[in-house]
Amino acid sequence: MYTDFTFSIIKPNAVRTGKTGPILAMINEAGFEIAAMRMVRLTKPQAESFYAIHNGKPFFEGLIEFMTSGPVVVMILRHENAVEQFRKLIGSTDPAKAEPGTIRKLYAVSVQMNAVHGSDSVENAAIEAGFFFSRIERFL
Ligand code: IDP
Ligand code: MG
Repeated sequence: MYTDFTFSIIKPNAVRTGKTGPILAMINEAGFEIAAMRMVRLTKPQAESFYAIHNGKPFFEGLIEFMTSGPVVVMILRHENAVEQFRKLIGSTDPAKAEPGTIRKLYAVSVQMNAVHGSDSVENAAIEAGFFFSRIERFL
């Protein structure tokens, strides 16, 4: 089983404001290899199933509206210990708590519009990558 990859999304706020390039540069500079990448506009059902774990929470409806508000960039990223290393690079969910130098510290504008997604486990990385890329083993 391949474990040294994670799945990421550059969220609509960051794409809309021209942060795709700077964020990709940070990802590369941190040593991640972009193994697969696509720009897509999520449909409501896609966003709802991607974030199904948060269904019922007070921020769910707003999150779905935000994630479908414009194009996003979806990626499979390779790195040793990728899930954990990428979560370190993006920083805390709440940008006010994100560490200096992290992607969210630099580019998040709120808890909701926090610029990037990163998988929280190896299992979820495979599930989430599978939402957007078929036969992900081709990229690993
Ligand atoms: P994560 O993206 O750091 O893993 P999760 O708790 O899994 O954070 O939440 C998923 C996404 O939902 C967050 O990245 C953010 O966009 C949004 N979100 C989480 N908590 C809140 C909140 O309290 N208010 C508004 N949006 C939230
Ligand atoms: Mg999460």
